[in-house]
Amino acid sequence: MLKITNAKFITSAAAKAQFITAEKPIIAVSGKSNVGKSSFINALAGQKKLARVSQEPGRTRLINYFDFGTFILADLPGYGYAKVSKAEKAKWAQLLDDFFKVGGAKHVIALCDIRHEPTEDDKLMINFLYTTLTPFNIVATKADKLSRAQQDKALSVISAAFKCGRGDIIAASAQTKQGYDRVLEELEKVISASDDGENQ
Ligand SMILES: Nc1nc2c(ncn2[C@@H]2O[C@H](COP(=O)(O)OP(=O)(O)OP(=O)(O)O)[C@@H](O)[C@H]2O)c(=O)[nH]1
Ligand SMILES: [Mg+2]
Repeated sequence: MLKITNAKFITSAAAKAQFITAEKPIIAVSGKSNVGKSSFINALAGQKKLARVSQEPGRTRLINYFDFGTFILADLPGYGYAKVSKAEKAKWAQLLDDFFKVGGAKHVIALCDIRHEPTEDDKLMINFLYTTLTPFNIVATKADKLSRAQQDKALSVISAAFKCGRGDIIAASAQTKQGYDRVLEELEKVISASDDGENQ
């Protein structure tokens, strides 16, 4: 099993010119604002304050890169936050657009909130990943807020919205660490696939 120790913040990017390139695979974490991207990264790192978590949605406005040893995680700014200006929204859209074009992400962990039916933006994100042939996993966050029976029902709703199988969605909690073993397994596959690629 993939072991993560000593994950470190690398840098932030506000625009294309600040994107980083790396030998290691870059794995991006996407999802609507407040879904739990930063918490997911902290839970994965086993650190409380690596990525900034906020009660207030829309806090992460930059792409924040973290070195996880065998891979790099990019914490993407959350989409779908209503209370920002049009100009700011356009800036985020441009940043995300550029990132998916030239940011070099090998894989995306797409987060959605297990308690809610996926939003139009969530569906657009997944469709975008399908159509651009970007490999991804879907992680449903905040699973600790639901009982196992409720989680089961929620996974049916989410899989129907994304037109995927229930087994394709990992129910996870940054608080209880439910689902993180599966996440680590998926990340391990990405890393070993990228190692193979380099050896060819
Ligand atoms: N109960 C519970 N709360 C969570 C979980 N993950 C995140 N949260 C809470 O959800 C809120 C938002 O978490 P963040 O990690 O900051 O979300 P984000 O997606 O990074 O948000 P932005 O950067 O603003 O887009 C915080 O209050 C977290 O404590 C979880 O697994 N369980
Ligand atoms: Mg964040």
